[in-house]
Amino acid sequence: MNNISLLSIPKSYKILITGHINPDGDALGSGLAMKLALDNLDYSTTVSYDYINKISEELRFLPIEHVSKSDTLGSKYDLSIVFDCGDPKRLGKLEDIVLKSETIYVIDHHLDNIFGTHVEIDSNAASTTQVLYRMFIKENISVTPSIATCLLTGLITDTGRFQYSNTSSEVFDIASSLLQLGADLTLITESIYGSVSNEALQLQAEVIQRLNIFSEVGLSYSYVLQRDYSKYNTIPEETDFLIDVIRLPKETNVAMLLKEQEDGTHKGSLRSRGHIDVQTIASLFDGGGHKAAAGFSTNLTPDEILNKVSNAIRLQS
Ligand SMILES: [Mn+2]
Repeated sequence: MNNISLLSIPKSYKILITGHINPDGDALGSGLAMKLALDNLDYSTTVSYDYINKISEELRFLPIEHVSKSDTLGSKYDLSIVFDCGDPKRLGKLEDIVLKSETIYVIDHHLDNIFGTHVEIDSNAASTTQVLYRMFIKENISVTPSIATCLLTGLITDTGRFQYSNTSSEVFDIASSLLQLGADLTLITESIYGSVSNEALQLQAEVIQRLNIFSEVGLSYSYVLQRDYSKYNTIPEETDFLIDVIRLPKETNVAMLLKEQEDGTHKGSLRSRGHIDVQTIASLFDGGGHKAAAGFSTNLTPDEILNKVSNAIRLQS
């Protein structure tokens, strides 16, 4: 596979920029940073993602006015640039249109890449925005304050505010450079971590009440039901922060939060603070992620999921 040179993209190209379904701070931050950078260089780009309902509330401070609805896209793009996504299936509705592009650039930090005509992947990078920042610097592409804010967003969210074990000294070097370039740290942290709706907080109280500690395997577990969303007038996208409280019990090393979906299936989020590799566990359900944070979707029942996860932890212990 070939390396990527951004400045050698022909100016005539119609470019689609995207990332994984229901984009997080990293997928959205890298895609929007790329759009702003390429638009400054007079390229014609479209950014779009597949997401349910709307972009997560806490990420709406990003320049999301540049995100086009997936049903307004053209029929074909010369080049698709994909961020934070190793498997075209994770593009959701955009899978077909991306795969129609003759040239596909994948810029990522996941281990499990299976597509792209050109790739720039570093599985040791904490975030995709870290990989993208290096590319901008290497090619001397100007990083404006809004681009810096987009890039820093991915770095902050994917390191759990510089707390996860992927927080290397380079992460701090890049964060420092991005601040010098004008990134708005307060805007990012206040929007993402400084505020949730009172109702989402009440839902958190209920999810904590349901907390189950499986001490034999060191697993902390809770769940969100469909009816919780109506009871607390909350949308699923507003509950992403819940996993951070589920992982707190110090008696445990692995945390799992299951969210019941509309069709009765479940989405699982996994976190690890020790040697247990939760990406391997998520892969048992065809999910993915990183050693310390991963996710999956499944139609197994919660009991079946708990069994499978507990066994997988035992195997790694
Ligand atoms: Mn990421």
